[in-house]
Amino acid sequence: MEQTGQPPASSLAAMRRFRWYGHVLRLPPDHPNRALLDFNPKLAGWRQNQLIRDPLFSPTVSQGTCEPNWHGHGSRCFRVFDVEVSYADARALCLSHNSHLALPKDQSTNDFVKQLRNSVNQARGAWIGLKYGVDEGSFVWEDGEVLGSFDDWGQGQPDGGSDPNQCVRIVRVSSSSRSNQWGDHSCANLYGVSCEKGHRP
Ligand SMILES: [Ca+2]
Repeated sequence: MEQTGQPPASSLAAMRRFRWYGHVLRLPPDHPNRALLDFNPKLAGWRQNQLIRDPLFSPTVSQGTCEPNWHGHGSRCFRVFDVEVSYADARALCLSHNSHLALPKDQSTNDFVKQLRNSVNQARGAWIGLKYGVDEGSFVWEDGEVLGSFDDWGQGQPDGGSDPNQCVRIVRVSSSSRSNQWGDHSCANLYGVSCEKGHRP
């Protein structure tokens, strides 16, 4: 039996949270970075993929229409729910509608989601799919991508430091300093929800 390379100690802690799901070793489905491990025969060791090929996040064709109550922007459909739920429940709500938390990764999509939120209830914050990732030391989108060059942080945000329970919502319009911009807050707080999915098949 060939000896497999030991992963660096720093990644061992992170690996402890990996579990078997079918034939892949991955983080629990509710973990924000959705990482998985697969076996690399060349290196005779385990390799970590940052982005799982989750069909929920796969791109869709640009033709087609959105389902009732969903609003099209580019190749995606969006919906904001005027509810008061935690980030975990927000994720579950989107999933129950065969969608995931909205990923406003660019100015155009962000403007669209904010406008949609304001048309539903501008006085209530709405979660987007962005959460602090301890392993990454950065905010991480629900599809596993680390927050890139585009962001829309309100004044003084983010201010949650490295607290792993910091999630991001679009702040209500009436806020004095960060109106209609992003703010991090405890994931247990209760806000509305913005969800995103592809066009009707
Ligand atoms: Ca904050």
